[in-house]
Amino acid sequence: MKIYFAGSISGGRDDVKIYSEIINYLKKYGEVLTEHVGDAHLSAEDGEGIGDKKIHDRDMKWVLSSDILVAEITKPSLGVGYEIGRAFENGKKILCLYRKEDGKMVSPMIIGNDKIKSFCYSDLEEAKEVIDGFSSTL
Ligand code: 6IA
Repeated sequence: MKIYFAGSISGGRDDVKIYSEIINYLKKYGEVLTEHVGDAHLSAEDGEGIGDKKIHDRDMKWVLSSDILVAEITKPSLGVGYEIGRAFENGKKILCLYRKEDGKMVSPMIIGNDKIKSFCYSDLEEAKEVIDGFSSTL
């Protein structure tokens, strides 16, 4: 199974450690195409030499070739929202994971879509359980 993991890059890298842990767990279920999203040394500036078009086109190719998209959406990110929308319109199964943070909201445009599975989790163990549950429905 090909898995596209989406997490904030330009939107901020505060949650990169969590992305990395989720990616490691997802490997139990298949090939994660976007392991770099969990790389603590990767920052948005790293893309400057590559070019925005190249990044967009390569990532979209991966979204379209994936079987499922898993997104950690606690940290708001335009790119992650775009990827979720494109995956959704192309019929991909989508799992969104988020944590409750004081004074912050998760967009209803994602968690309000009842065809997208969205779950609030409090720690990695709970996130793993959600992933196991989601995988058993595939
Ligand atoms: O708007 P954001 O940058 O936060 O969007 C994050 C999402 O867009 C992630 O899920 C990625 O799949 C994708 N994305 C954004 N920037 C990059 C990127 N930058 N490389 C790959 N995917 C990206 C350059 C990094 C460099 C090592 C080539």
